[in-house]
Amino acid sequence: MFEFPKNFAWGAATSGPQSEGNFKKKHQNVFDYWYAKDPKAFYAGVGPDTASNFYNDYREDIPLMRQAGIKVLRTSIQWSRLIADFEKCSVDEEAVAFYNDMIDTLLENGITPYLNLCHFDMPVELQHKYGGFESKHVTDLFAGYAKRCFELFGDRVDHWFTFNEPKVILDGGYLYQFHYPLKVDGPLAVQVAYNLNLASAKAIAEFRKLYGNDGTKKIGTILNLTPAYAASESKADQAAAEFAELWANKMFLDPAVLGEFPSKLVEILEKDGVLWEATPEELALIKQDTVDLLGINFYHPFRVKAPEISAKSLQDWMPDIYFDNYEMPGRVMNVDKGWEIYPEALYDIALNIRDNYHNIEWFVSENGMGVSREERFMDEHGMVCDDYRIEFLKEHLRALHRGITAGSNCHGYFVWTGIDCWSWQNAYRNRYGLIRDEIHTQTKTLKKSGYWFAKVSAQNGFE
Ligand code: BGP
Repeated sequence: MFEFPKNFAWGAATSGPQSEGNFKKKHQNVFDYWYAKDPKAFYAGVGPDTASNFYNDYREDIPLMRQAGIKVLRTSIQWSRLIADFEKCSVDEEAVAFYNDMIDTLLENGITPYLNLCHFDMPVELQHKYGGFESKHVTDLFAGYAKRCFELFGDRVDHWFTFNEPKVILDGGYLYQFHYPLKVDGPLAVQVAYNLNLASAKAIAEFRKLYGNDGTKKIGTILNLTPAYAASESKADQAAAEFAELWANKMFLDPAVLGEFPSKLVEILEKDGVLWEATPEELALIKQDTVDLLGINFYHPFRVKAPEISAKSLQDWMPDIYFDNYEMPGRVMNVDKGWEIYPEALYDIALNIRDNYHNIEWFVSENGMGVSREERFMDEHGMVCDDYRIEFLKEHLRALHRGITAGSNCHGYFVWTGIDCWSWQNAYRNRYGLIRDEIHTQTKTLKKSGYWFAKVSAQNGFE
C-alpha cells in the first residue's frame, strides 16, 4: 500500500480561461483576442468562448468533482474578468458575484479553493498598450489587482498563487511562438523573465501587508519544473545541461524561494550583453518577498545535449545557443502529446527541493496525461475506460511517495485536470480530465480514472 501523509491534499487543477467560457466578460485576454482573430489556429474551431462552460455549470460541476475525489480545486481568477478599469483597479460587480459564489459552492461541497492570479491570461488591452509583462508599469498594475483579490476573497481562501508557469510566458510569447504575442526576441524574453519575478514579489508584498507572515494564510507561485538531464558525461553536454537547468528551472525557482537569481545565470547573461534591467530597490523586494509554498507542475524531463554552435548565431541571442534537445533512445513517450513519460524526475524534484530549497512546503500542482479521441475507449455505458491514465498517475504517485518517504515536504498531489478543459495548444484534442466533457452538449461524466481517484483520495493512497 502506498500510503500518503496525514492530511495529504488530493486535488485537481484548472484555470479560469480554460474552463469558464467568456460569458458576461467585459474584457478580452490575449487568448480570447487571438482566438477571435484566427480561430483556425486552434483545433476544430473550439475556443475559450465556451471552454467547458464552468461559468454556467459550476453548481453542477463542483459536486461532480467532489464525486471524483477532488478535495482541493486549484483554479484562477481572470484579471480580464474581475477588473473593470485596469488603471483604477475598479471591479466588475458581476464578476465579483461569480467568484464569490464559486468559492462558496466549493466550500459547501467540501472542496478547498486554491486561487491563482495569472494563468497566462494577460488582458489584451495591457498587452497592446504596454506590452504586458514587458513593462514594469504592468507589474504595478498586477500587484494592485492581486491586492483587490486578497481583499475580496481572502476571508475564505487561505492558499494563493501569483503565477502559473511564468516560464511558459517566455517560451510561448517571446521565443517559440505558441502564445500571443508570438514574438521571437531572446533579450526581451530575459527582461520579461525578470519582470515576472518582480511582479510576483510585488503581489507577495501586498499579501504580507494584509496577512503578515504567520503562516495562517499562505502565498506561493506555481512553476513547471523540467529537470535537465545531459545526454552524456562529456564536458560539453554537462555544460549544456547546467545552463538548461539555470534557464528552465532556477531562473524562477531561486528568486521565488531563495530571494535571488542564480549568480551563474546572471554572469552568463551579463557576458552576453542581455542581462535584464533591475534596480537595487527591486532586487531588495525580490529578496524580501519570497514564497511560503510552491506548486510544482510536472509533465516531462528536459533531455539536453551540447548545441551545434555552427548552426546558431550569437547576433540574435536565444537561450538555445547553449543547448539542444536530445531524444534519448528508448525513452517512453506519450505519443498523442509528444512528451516523454519519466516519473523518476518527480523523485529527483522532491530531493532537489528538500536539499537545495530549505525543504520548503510544496505540492504537485499539475500532473496528467493528455490523450486524443478518448471516445475510442468508451464502454457500452459511455464511460471512458482510461486505464492508461490510471497507470500514468500511479507511476508518478509511486515516485512522489518515495520522495516523501525520503523527507521531502510535499503536502499534495493535483491532477491536471478535473473536467476536460480547453487549451491554446490542444483545444479539446488531447483530454486530461478525470471527468469527460462532451463539448457539444456540455454533458459531463466520470471516467474510470475519476472513480479510481475517488478511491485513492478516500483511502489516502493505493495498493
Ligand atoms: C500546463 C498548463 C495548463 C495545461 C497543461 C496541459 O503547462 O499550465 O494550462 O494546458 O499544461 O497542456 P496542453 O493542454 O497544452 O496539452
